Amino acid sequence: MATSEELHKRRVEAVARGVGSTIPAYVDRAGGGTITDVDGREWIDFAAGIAVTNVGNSAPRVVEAVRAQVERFTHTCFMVAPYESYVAVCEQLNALTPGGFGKRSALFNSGAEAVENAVKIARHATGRPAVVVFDHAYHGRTNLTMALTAKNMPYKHRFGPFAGEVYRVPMSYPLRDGGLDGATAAARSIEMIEKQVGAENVAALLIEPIQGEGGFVVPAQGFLPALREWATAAGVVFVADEIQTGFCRTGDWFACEHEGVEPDLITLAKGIAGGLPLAAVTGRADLMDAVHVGGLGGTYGGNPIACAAALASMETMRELDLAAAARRIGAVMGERLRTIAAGDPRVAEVRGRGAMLAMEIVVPGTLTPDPAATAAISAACHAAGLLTLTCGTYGNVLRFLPPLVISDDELGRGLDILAAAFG
Ligand code: PLZ
Repeated sequence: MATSEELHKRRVEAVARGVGSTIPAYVDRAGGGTITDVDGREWIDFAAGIAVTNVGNSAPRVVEAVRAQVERFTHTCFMVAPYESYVAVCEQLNALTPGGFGKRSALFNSGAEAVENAVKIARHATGRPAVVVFDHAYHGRTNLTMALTAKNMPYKHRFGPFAGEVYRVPMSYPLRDGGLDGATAAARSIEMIEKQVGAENVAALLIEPIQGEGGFVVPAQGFLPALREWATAAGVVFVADEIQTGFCRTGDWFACEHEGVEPDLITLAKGIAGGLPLAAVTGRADLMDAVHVGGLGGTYGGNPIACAAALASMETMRELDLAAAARRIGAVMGERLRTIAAGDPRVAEVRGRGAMLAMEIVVPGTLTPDPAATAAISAACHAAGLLTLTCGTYGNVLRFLPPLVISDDELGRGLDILAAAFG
């Protein structure tokens, strides 16, 4: 087998430079809480392919379901010749997502595509143009979703012009907004919407219940419910982007459940299908069904192999109670992170929920972000065999997203490496 070094040489000559990778090692196989590279080196996985392999890589049920489906048929296009698994995935999403009202779902390929479709549906259903998003938001890399995403570098830089009718308002970010309570932070955002956009022009308010790429920002309690209440009164479609938070990651099936928020529409992807590309918009039947027949779709959306994987993944989450596993991981990991933080003034905050935890790194004694220290700690983890990711508007957040099937031993070894990386 080629070595990582050899593969890297080929990659540089073959793959566009704009596509980056976190580690220079090339994967041979992965499962449980580890990834093994082609040189035989094992990495503890605190990334899960960016919150995708919640059920683990090559989870047994997923492998079996995919194998069986590949043998039956690989693609007919649901818009041409439909099949049961697409319907079954929609039924499950309608039942699993928060909200005791009638729902419908539509399936797509990527998170960005789901977000684009949620905006299309909200605009169509309301007849209004504007979309409200938040500081530090991340919703994708396509043209509309670049406009919805906050951070310029690397996502938007020199890729404009962007889609119009997108308005950005402040997020609740307790560490950096002086600890505003949720209701006050929401009132600040709502006033800006009403004064600068006009509620009657707003089709959708789009928010990640816990921000992902933006820095694992957990809004103050009450922020999401206050926005939900305002959206209802204003006839605005409340869209929760649960692409990173969904499917047991935060200790519930969906992060909105934590405060009892029932979104009108939810965008889903990542953890839905154990690593196969699938995404969805799930929400109120009246909104979803407002769109004319043929108005939603795409060649591959709800591909039968991805649907088979999704059904197997959701079954695995139920069978292994991965929401409880996420809470357990969060308890163990949270304690270790807080111990590290107590002894290191560079850690301004440990935050997150369930198995979606982060540390924000600053210049000691200030709130000045320290992306260089963050990168150095991350590099030390990588050198010692722990795959961690960074995020945040200021590039100063270390984030941890292990597969929810990681063993206690793997989790402990990963946390030992992390503690050592802090020195
Ligand atoms: N909404 C909340 O987290 C994807 C991006 C990785 P796609 N986040 C990982 C990168 O650098 O491209 C994401 C998300 C939230 C939407 C998306 C977009 O999902 O499947 O990457 O399109």
